[in-house]
Amino acid sequence: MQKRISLLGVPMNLGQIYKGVALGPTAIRYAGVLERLEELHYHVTDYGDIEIKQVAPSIDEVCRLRNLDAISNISEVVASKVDTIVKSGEFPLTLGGDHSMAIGTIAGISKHFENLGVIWFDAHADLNTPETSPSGNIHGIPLAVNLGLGHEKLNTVHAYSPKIKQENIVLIGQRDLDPGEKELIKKLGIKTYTMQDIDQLGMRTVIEESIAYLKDKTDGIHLSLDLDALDPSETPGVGTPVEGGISFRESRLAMELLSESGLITSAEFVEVNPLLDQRNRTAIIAMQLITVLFGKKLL
Ligand code: 4U7
Ligand code: MN
Ligand code: MN
Ligand code: MN
Repeated sequence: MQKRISLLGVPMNLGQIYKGVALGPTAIRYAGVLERLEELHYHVTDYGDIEIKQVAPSIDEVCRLRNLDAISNISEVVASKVDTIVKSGEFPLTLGGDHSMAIGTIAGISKHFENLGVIWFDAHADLNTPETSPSGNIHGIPLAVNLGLGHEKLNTVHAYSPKIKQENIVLIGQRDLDPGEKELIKKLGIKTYTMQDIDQLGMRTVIEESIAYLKDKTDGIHLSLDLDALDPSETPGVGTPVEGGISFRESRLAMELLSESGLITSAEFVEVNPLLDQRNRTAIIAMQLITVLFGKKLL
């Protein structure tokens, strides 16, 4: 794996209703992520946090999405920054922040790849469209946006669309899918390992199959890890917890196998909300999973 890492915080909190998720990047830094990566002999450049100006909450009159214009503008900034990082040859590691930030991160990354693979590790699929979103919260639609199925103001961030292809996506950990999302997954044939699949197959097989599925047809793989993929008994500091999640041990195994594959070319760890957490547990788990992804071994 790339020995130079760029760390970028995206304290985005406009994609849902809990303000505290803006403190996620700080909480993961306080958990010691930079120091732990340096111990693993990475050269880490911390670009700090992108500025997220707080705006008066708004709901689009036509599509009912919340804070649409603000998120569209911020996504452009995120995309440019991440684009520059990819150009510099460093590994982009972004910390969130709510998952709407993935509109900007993937916009900045994907134009450098012919076929970017995406592993979406999440209790949810984030595949609502403006039409199917039950909440109007943009953190529930970023994967659809990256397929070109979101709102035009989001689809066209960084001046191209779509960002990714449906056959280059793997979903892992789902257990809360809205009716429109289920339909879309089936219609597009998106490779999905729900919690039930993980229980049946085991995490090792799930990751091995995911790698086999993506390996030959992609030229890079982005890992988008929403901490709500894990069970809320272990990562309580998230805005939309769902019972029956992935354990820390299974997640660690997943990171180990992805690390060994050498195929991950960018990653983001999102949805950490320290105001909903207990003693920074969720940020500490995020930090631990990051270190395993970058090669930390137990022995
Ligand atoms: B997250 C939800 F309705 N599907 O669209 C929605 F259940 O980034 C939740 O994965 C989305 O945390 C969760 O609002 C978004 C809801
Ligand atoms: Mn998510
Ligand atoms: Mn989620
Ligand atoms: Mn939900």
